[in-house]
Amino acid sequence: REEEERLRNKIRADHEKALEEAKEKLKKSRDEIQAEIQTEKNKVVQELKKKDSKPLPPVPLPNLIGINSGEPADPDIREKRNKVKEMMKHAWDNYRQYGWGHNELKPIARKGHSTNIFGNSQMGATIVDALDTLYIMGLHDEFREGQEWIDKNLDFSVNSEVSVFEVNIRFIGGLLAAYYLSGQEVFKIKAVQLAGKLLPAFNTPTGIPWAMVNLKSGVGRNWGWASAGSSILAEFGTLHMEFVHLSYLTGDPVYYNKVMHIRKLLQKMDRPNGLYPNYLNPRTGRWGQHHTSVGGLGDSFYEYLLKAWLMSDKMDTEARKMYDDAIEAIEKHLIRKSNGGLTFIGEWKNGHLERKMGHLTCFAGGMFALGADGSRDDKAGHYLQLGAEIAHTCHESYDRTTLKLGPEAFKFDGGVEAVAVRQNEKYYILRPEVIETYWYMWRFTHDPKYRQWGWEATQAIDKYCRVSGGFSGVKDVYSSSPTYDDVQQSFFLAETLKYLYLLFSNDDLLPLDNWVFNTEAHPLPVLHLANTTLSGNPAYR
Ligand code: DMJ
Repeated sequence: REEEERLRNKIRADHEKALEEAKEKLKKSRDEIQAEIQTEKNKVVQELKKKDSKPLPPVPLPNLIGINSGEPADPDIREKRNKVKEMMKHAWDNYRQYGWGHNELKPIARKGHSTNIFGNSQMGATIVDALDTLYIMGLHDEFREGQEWIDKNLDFSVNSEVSVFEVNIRFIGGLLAAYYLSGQEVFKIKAVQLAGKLLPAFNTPTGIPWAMVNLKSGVGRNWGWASAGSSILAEFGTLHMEFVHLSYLTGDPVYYNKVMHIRKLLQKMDRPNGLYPNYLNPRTGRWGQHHTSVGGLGDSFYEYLLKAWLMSDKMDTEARKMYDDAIEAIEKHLIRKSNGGLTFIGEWKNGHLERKMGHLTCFAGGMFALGADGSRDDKAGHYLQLGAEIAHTCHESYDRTTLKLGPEAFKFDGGVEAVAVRQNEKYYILRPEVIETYWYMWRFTHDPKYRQWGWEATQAIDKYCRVSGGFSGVKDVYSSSPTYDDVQQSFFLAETLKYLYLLFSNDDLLPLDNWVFNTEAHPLPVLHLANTTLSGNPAYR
């Protein structure tokens, strides 16, 4: 009974207190009440932020060598390298002045630019994508400015629907590389926060993620244009490197398990002619249209199989086997020689080979060279040769244009060789793939022609894509008076300029025995995982 009485008194007292507070509130003006509500809200947000930025458990850092060297002794090469650095400065300074905080820059309109892959928020894609390039070029003031912006402004609690693939390769890849190069915790923390926001995309009946996810609600969906509601091979198959690093850095196997689940599912599926179709339905787990490509929609899936093996210090032999099998099928069904003797990689569409190669496909020259060592039946020489042939074909696609810049796609049909036929395939949007292949070929052969070809591309970009407000893509590489598309793509700073800079550097800058580049050219260190406790693949146990 005493207890009852005590409770009753407490309820009465609370009630009276609440009434008093309500009376006080009513005496206040509307503005005062609103200000109080705002202060309360801010407190909650600050608390949440604190919770989110908890330091992560320390893990042993991998062997980080070659992050600030590479100065060539030859004065001519040094000059070329400096020219590339100057171009980076021009791209960055203009973005800094006219597009700061926006995803990309419109260098002619001199304002911010964005596309649907980044959602509807200003996430500073160019800043995140450019960080590691700034770092290796020794542009440290610019790097610090970028870091400061990220620290203060990069916020993922936004109601915005983004591409899981693009955010992974550009943001998570960019942040992780910036972390490994500089050791600044903020990049690691942001990468982990962002990764947490991508995880709901994997909540599908099969575990194959949606193409897009809303960062706030976690609701996912696929691109409207994809065959039969499918997810895209090059998108859900290009998460492995970053997700393994996330598990490594956090000690949380959730990321690793997600990508290993995708791999296991793919391994179980039938593959027509041994080829992986580009489309897979995440509800049914069945392939969509049987299109296969080493360019758009397929490309980086193959790249990540090889790089998963390299990144695991060659322990992940399962990935290497999947790569070898896939490449054998690709060679058999998609790679041909044109009448004029150019080796090209076509696309498999509706039961026949389309004799057309995309600019995106040109990255494969570098991939073949990178995968040569360790190839099945000791075919290293063969794959290095194949890499050289693809590099040659892609160089021809540049050389046969007026601007000496490559078109988006080129044909090998009816007397046409390495030339774009359709008007809407004649554009160049500052893409890196051909230069990426020159760089890998240079590293593996030291044949000076690759530096020569890289220099031709540097000059052409500087002459035809440079404007006073930055760099722009061009709409027709066969026209002597091209029109601009007015977009400075973030991958121009992340990839194109980085690969050019590396091409004119010594090999001790980011040596390939220690670093593996993600598909957006963000270098991630090789992991020696024998002592960690990641579950799943025995290679990681
Ligand atoms: C980049 O975002 C990446 O290289 C991706 O793998 C393919 N497309 C662009 C550059 O062309």
